[in-house]
Amino acid sequence: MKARVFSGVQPSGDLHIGNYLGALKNWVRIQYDYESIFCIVDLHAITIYQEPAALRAKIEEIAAIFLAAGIDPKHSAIMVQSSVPAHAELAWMLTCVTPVGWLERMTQYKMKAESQETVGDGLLQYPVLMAADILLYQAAIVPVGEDQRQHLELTRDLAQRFNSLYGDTFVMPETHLPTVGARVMGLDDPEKKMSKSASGSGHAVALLDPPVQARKKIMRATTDSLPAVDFDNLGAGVANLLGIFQALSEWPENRMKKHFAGMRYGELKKQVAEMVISHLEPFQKRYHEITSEAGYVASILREGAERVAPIADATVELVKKRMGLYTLS
Ligand code: AQP
Repeated sequence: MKARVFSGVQPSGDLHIGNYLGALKNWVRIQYDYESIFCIVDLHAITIYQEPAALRAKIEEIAAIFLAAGIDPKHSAIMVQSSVPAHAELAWMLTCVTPVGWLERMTQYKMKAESQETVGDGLLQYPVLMAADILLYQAAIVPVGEDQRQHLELTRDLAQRFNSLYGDTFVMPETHLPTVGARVMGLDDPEKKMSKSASGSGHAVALLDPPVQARKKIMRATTDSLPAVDFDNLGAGVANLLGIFQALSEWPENRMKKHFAGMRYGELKKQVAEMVISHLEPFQKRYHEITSEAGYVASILREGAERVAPIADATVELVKKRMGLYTLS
């Protein structure tokens, strides 16, 4: 039997090239090596207020993006978190074995809490729900971007804690980061991670941005005061542009250096824009084909949920037994 892979994306905004390079591209590459489950984590998205109609539309948009990027629904399950109630059930059971201090230490919690007037409890509990998502499917591999590394460590700590309290129950998941593109930075501010929820029209290239707009954003990207690429003295903005190019082109380091050393920033941006657009155009064509078929995406999501529910239910049943909760069977 193949090991299982699980990963997810929050429907909390427009998916961008950071999400693609940090997560989706890797999913597509490894999907056939594993039994793969890719999830739209809507329960995570509501840890911050989402306009209900927009959230609902965004969920199907993201499923179509998964398909257009190359996730094969015949092999991999594509599903929505809230369609499988076991995610929330297991999250509660894990909450009861999670020390609050572990959660308060999470960098993403501290950052997101800062920007909220009232901090919802869900924001603090977020990593426990994420642990539940992964442990529910006994996933061995979790391909994510660098920003999720800390949450994955907490998932492993939680699995270990549960296993030592109640006996071996959960598979210990491994974090799987891409070698290039694990942390794409904002185009307008290369000190900050490219993020769906960041404001600013020049911050991120969305996967559904029209090519003209994508080019404009890249041409306006923040660089530094040097005139041309100097690999011994790379500023964060230039390094970010080169990283985007390399992750998309899959060029090795020496080819990157030979090609870009001494190139003026205007030309660098032009070439990065062309590389991005050469990926966006065929992707967007597939996206429009997929979404033009009424009911297709909904049927994939239904099928995905039906396929994974028995795995999730079996884990919840096992956890209930381990914890001494009442089971009917
Ligand atoms: N900038 C990034 N570079 C590389 N990978 C990234 N990921 C996110 N941002 C980058 C990876 O994309 C996957 C899905 O992310 P998410 O939806 O779980 O949310 P996030 O990590 O919190 O990403 P965002 O875009 O910043 O969303 P918001 O603004 O809603 O919080 C994950 O594998 C993530 O590592």
